[in-house]
Amino acid sequence: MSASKDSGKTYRTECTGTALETVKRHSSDEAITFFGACFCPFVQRAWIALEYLGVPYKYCEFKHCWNSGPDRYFADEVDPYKKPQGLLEVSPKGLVPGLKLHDYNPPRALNESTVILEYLEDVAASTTKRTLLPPVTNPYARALIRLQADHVNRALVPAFYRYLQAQDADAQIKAQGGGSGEGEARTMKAGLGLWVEGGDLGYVDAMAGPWIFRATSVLKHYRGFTMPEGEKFTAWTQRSFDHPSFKATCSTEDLYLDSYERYAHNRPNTSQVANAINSGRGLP
Ligand SMILES: N[C@@H](CCC(=O)N[C@@H](CS)C(=O)NCC(=O)O)C(=O)O
Repeated sequence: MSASKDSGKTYRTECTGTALETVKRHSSDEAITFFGACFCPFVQRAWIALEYLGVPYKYCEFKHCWNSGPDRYFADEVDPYKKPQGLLEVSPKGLVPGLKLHDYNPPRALNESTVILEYLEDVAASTTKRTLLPPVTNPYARALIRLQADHVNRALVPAFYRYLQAQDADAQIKAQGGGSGEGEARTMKAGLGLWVEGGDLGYVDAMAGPWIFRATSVLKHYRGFTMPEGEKFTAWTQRSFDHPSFKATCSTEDLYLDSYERYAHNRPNTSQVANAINSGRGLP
């Protein structure tokens, strides 16, 4: 089932709404240049962490590097689908998010959203002293959080794309059920699920939130998907989506709907992620 005909829209190249305000606030050179793309959930993960942890950064995406300075090199284009040389130096697969670290001479680079999250945690531990994780004095609590993050990567993230890219109803239904295996369902029942009540924004919220957020608009629009209405789940979505560090990274709904039309119609060569889903390979 597909809610609409393919109108040929493609990914947007400039943030809107609160995300655009955040981009403008982060337009000056800093020790970290953050390479992003407005619609990308992997980018949003790292972006939420940057905002929450208070680590200074300069935001760079597509045609906007916002000023010159050491990143003038990138100012023309940072489009991950066009693989400009500058981005490939930061991220060998040409994927965003990426970081360029100017405190090193010559500057160094980092990619992979989960690795970037860990790196930012380490940076914050000795600078801003903020953290998305339980304290190091509670290694078991930290391990449980990492277990959840692992589940998000192995189950939730691929299920989102499988569901969105599947073109017939049977495959869509199958993809919906594909999020959790038996073992994971048991873990959830044991109270180790994502939807922990109360508290501040946490590591798993940054890991999972970008896809859940897109599910509320993109999956609703293209697949007629409605979010579960359980009390715990609703409390979690409100707590996460209303958090200032989450909100600061969100564009307006139209941007996501336009950008995901290519996934919803499973256009050929939409992205490395889409190709991996179509061929049954692991995500890049
Ligand atoms: N495993 C990577 C995935 C990042 C990713 O796939 N980013 C997409 C944008 S959402 C991208 O750069 N795509 C470019 C392409 O497919 O060539 C991570 O976690 O950072």
